[in-house]
Amino acid sequence: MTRDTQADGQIDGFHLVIDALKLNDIDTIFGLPGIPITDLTRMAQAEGMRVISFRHEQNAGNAAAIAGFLTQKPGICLTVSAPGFLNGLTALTNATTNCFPMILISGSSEREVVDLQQGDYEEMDQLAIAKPLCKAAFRVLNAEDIGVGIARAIRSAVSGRPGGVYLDLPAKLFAQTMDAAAGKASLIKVVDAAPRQIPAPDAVQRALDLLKGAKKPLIILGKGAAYAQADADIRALIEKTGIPYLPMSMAKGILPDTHEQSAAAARSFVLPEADVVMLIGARLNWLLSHGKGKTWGGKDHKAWGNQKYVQIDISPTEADSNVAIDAPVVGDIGSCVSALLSGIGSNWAKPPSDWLGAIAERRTKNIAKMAETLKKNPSPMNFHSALAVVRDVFKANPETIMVNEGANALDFTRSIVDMYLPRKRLDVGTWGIMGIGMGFAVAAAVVTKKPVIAIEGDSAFGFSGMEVETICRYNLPVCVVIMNNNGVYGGMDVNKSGSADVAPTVFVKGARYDKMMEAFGGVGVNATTPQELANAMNEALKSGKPTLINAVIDEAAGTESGRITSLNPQTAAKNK
Ligand code: FYN
Ligand code: ADP
Ligand code: MG
Repeated sequence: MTRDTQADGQIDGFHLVIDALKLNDIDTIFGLPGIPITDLTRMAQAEGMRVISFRHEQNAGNAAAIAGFLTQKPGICLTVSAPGFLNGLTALTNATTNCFPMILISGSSEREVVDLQQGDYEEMDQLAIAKPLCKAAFRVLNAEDIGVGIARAIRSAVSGRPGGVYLDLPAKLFAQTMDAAAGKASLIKVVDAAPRQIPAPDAVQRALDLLKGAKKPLIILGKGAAYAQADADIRALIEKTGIPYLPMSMAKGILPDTHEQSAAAARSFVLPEADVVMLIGARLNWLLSHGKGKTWGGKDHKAWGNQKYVQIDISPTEADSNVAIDAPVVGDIGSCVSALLSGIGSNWAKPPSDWLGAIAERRTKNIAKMAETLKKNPSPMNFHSALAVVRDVFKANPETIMVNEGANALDFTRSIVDMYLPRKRLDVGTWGIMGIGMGFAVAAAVVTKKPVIAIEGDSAFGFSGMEVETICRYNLPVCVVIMNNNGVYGGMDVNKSGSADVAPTVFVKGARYDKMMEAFGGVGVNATTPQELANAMNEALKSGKPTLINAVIDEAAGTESGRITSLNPQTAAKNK
């Protein structure tokens, strides 16, 4: 049934779903057509929505998730029943883990048959499976409830701590019809979907008092701070207090990485040394060694222990999840930072100069050491000589969005390539997930209309590589750079058994990923020198054409697990 039914004053479920989304300013669907949602994708497109079709649901889901992060509106992923739903579920769970707002809408088979387990086409109790893996899950059985279902999904995704929401729409729902006027009246335009949450004045005062007494204060910015889009106030808070700050990876660029108060290049010095740490939209999870130090970075890493904490977070239960939080400030980051700012007068004393001096000394030393390494021009290229090129490209094109995944390709890029603007760096986030690459790249190009450069390990790229066809199909300004070192971590591993198989971490040597892009009409370049890489990247930015650069990297250049070798069970046991 189509909109024609409106001729007899009726509207169907398909159009109620589309109208409900549009009423809430949702204009894009990322998905993969098939039973029972094929017509929904066609009709959504006919009704003026942008429908981006992928080759695998996980990539569509990752696209929806990062669209949510970039826009503060829930990204929509649309999947078919059972297998399609399951393929999308990893992305939904990853979105929830990372606090990205998204809605996975999945078609499902007939309830009567599924619940009696009579073996329906793609039978699965999807709602029950999704529930523990996301923030909220709903099912709509009647056309007149579609408006409420979509409204509840939107509110759940973006209010409070953002996250993933599942919305189950059984096949029968789409064909249901109802009176068109009543249908229209049943839709809800959500008012104030993510209400501001103003922090309590005494909580703000407690935080200010703690910061005031600090001898070695430090601010840590997390991706929650990037999501909040309170960039100017965050910068003002950091500059007015004079407190050094450390950006978590997706918080890079909220202030330019070249800012003189950035302590990024003195990371392992400031973390154990600081006496008062203010977390802004960052959790004390494994990425911050649970607030205890020692659990990453190898044997020589110093334990923490003397820190007092201020934690700004929208979730009231985040505080004390790992170590005691002395001054929790619960509220949205915009409101919290602005409340702190109004408590900071012109007589605020900057941090003691010995603390600032010690950080500056470390930073200068580390940056100089890095500059030495980046200057080298080995053949074949290593990560450093290739990333020196990438660093210069981003410096000259700061509006470009970076997508980054891999092990060494991730860790080296994070510390070598400076970001200059907020929300320009999108990466593997809280889980260290591989496979976000092409989904993130497609969505970033679609929702921001900015050029995207994806720096990918050759292994990481494999998880979503088929989406180069999607990039070509929509003619997106995406340049994929594959750091090709012939394998997971590298290509040097040997099979000790004597059998003909290569070691589990090794791929086909000398693979030409650039030809994948050429297969779909994009530009493929094989780059063996920094100059070739620079030329190809600059040309990609200039032309805006889908491009894949196979950057040939020394297969011995990587280290096992990049910078988190200490998390391998054997290494962890030795370090105990
Ligand atoms: C940083 N550094 C710099 C600079 N920036 N030196 C010179 N110049 C610049 N601009 C230094 C910094 O001080 C550190 O040195 C080092 O470079 C690394 O910095 P980074 O990357 O910020 O810090 P680190 O130690 O790697 O951070 C820990 C971490 C991070 C856990 C937060 O590793 C991380 O986000 N990892 C994600 C890993 C992941 O998810 N992998 C996917 C799975 S891969 P020192 O101060 O001397 O320490 C599966 O195998
Ligand atoms: P990172 O990995 O960069 O350290 P995390 O994902 O661990 O960042 O932390 C993000 C935190 O930000 C979460 O605890 C989340 O509740 C919080 N958060 C997200 N959006 C907001 C917001 N608008 N206001 C306040 N806190 C937020
Ligand atoms: Mg590799």
